[in-house]
Amino acid sequence: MNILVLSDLHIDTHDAFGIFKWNEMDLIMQIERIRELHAIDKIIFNGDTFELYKYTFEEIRKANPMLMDYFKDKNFVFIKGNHDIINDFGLDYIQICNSKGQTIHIEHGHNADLLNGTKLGRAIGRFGFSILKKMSHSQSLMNLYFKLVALDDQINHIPKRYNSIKYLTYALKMLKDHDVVILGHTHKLESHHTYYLNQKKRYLNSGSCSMGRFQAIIMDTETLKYELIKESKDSIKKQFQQTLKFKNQTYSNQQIITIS
Ligand SMILES: [Mn+2]
Repeated sequence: MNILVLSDLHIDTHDAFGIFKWNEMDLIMQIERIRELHAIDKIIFNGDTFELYKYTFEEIRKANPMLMDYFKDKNFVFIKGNHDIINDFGLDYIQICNSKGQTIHIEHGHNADLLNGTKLGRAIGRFGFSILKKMSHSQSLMNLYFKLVALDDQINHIPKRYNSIKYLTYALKMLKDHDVVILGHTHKLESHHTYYLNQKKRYLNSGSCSMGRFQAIIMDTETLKYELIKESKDSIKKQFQQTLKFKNQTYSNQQIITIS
């Protein structure tokens, strides 16, 4: 079975305060392109799919009717993250076992985090966002907020020692019982290998599909071979244009054949 794991979309209402930055249809087309290209059987949304710190589920649902309809797909699995822990159709984690008895454990990963792993921590986070939301009419404050979001993202590109070690330690504990552990939450797409009792173990992080970018993991659950996908907003646009150009070319060729 081929799985696609993506996380941390933080789907919002497309207001100035959100970090999703995807057009609904573009995201659907992008997921479908990857699904077809890699013969994906199951798509796993590994937490923080919805931004429920800042918005209600009803507000998000109304602002994204096509996506919400698309999410009804029977081959989609939703895992809860700290930002969508109240999402009622989400699971805490999933485990996949292949024919050789090897197991893949997938969870969002906020339990490794002191602030987001506790109810109190999440309440503090929600409170902070509610204050920020009240101030969202101020353009300068919003500019500052997005500067901070971008800065945090840049920091994530450089190995963030403390963060990496914290999640790696958390994953290593679980790797005693599993062959693969996939987390999200850090917005940092990465992969690490190690050996435990002569068994190869893998810790992967599914990165983030917020800010209009596309990061994901593809894994064959039988061979445990995987691929990390990392596409920027611009490269996705280029891909779409090329597909469109190719389709137009095919169409004009067909026309010539018809005429002759
Ligand atoms: Mn998270």
